[in-house]
Amino acid sequence: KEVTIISAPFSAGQGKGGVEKGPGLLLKHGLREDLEALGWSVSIKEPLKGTGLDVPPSELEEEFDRSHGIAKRPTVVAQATERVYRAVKEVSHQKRLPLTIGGDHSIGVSTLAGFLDANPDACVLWIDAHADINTPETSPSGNIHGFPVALAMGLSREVWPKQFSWLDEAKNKLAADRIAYIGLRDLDPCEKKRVRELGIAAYSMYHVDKYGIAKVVEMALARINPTGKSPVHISYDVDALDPLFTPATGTPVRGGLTFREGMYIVEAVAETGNLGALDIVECNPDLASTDVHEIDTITAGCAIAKSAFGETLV
Ligand code: DIR
Ligand code: MN
Ligand code: MN
Ligand code: MN
Repeated sequence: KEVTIISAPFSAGQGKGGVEKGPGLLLKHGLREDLEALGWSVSIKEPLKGTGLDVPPSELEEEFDRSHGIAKRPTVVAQATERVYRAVKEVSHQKRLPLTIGGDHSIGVSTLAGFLDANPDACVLWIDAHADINTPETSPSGNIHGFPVALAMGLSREVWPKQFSWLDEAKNKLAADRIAYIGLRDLDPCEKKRVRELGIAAYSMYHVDKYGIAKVVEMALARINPTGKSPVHISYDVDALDPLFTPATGTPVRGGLTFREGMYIVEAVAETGNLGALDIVECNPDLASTDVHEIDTITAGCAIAKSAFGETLV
């Protein structure tokens, strides 16, 4: 039971300042101590420390590289994601569990590629209101936090910003039959087409309503981990939860998971003993309209970690 918390205070994968404060606040609210109380030995890595990349997007050069379609701030996002990738890869090869805390979801490319490097058989649960499977030519926003799944799969490689060539070194691409989504409710038209054409297991809020969360998790794991033996990487965007529970996030979408549904997903994976990696991203305290909203959002992030790392209710 050894975990390394990889702190990724990074926000240039989208345009709103404040999400870079997420890791500091999660730690301030006791993330490390919570995991230690559950019997984990915890270390912390800060791959962005001293790089100047851990500042709001407005303080980074507003770079818009038109030679590669629309992708905003490709240089800084590529630099930050490469550093986080190297950290996750190292931790994964050491057989410690990487818990990466963001920061925006652009770092999902780092955690996917880094964990897959050490675990070629890994499967992924992407818990999110969004599919994050855009590429420069399909993205309506240009925000790279909408790209990580596509980057890890190697989709549309020819239109990636050149700065992402570091990713060519990552030896294992994410396969479409090794990822399942839960919580989807806000996909761009091209993303819907892509998810459908690739045949990705996609459980939207409609499916959660129809089958219940327990059945959805069971179906998702059966699709991506039929042998039950692969390590499971959970990438958890807190906007999967309804904005009632995580209001302080960059792209809230109503009609999301209840708090209990959100915890059930990680509890069920914890129960299988197969959790291999966890990301918790998109907590943005600056978007809270009250202190209660900020505390609710941050403590929801801590609760996801505790439930995933084995806390039980009784
Ligand atoms: C949208 C929103 N699909 C985009 N994505 C978000 O900008 O690509 N992902 N918010 O978390
Ligand atoms: Mn999202
Ligand atoms: Mn996301
Ligand atoms: Mn988002």
